[in-house]
Amino acid sequence: VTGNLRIYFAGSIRGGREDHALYRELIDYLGRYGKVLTEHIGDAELSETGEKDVSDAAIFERDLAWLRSADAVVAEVSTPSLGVGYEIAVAEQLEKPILCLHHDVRGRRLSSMVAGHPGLMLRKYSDFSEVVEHIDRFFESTVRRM
Ligand code: 6IA
Repeated sequence: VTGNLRIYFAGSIRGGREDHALYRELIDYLGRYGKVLTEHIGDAELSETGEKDVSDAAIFERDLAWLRSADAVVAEVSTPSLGVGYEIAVAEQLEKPILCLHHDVRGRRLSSMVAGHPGLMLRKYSDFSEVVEHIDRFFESTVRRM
């Protein structure tokens, strides 16, 4: 797999920022496969209110353009987020390869709309070495074949 893919990483913003450090690590790791278009999602400075100078409409436009241009979508779904759910649905319509990652430790129940979707690649992990394996397999098999 080449390192020049365009990767859309989705993670909660207004849904809650408690996993931002994990997003940062995932984004760094994804960097070996290509350019992560949404690097700001791992930014510790970006709060649930953050990026005050940018309008919701501008964010929506920019993110959808990135999503359309992406070769692969990786969504961290542990923190429930309307935006992440919406992006998964759009990516599905666009027939992008999608990997959903669920951190399995907090006992938080995932939405049935993700957990029960037979066509969605959903992988659970409990530590970083596991999530890295899921990511490697996704890029080596699924993305490579598309
Ligand atoms: O519903 P959420 O806010 O949790 O949705 C998060 C998802 O929507 C992420 O995967 C992002 O791709 C997208 N998204 C939501 N807000 C933003 C944003 N600025 N910048 C980029 N992508 C976003 C948010 C700043 C805002 C709080 C003013």
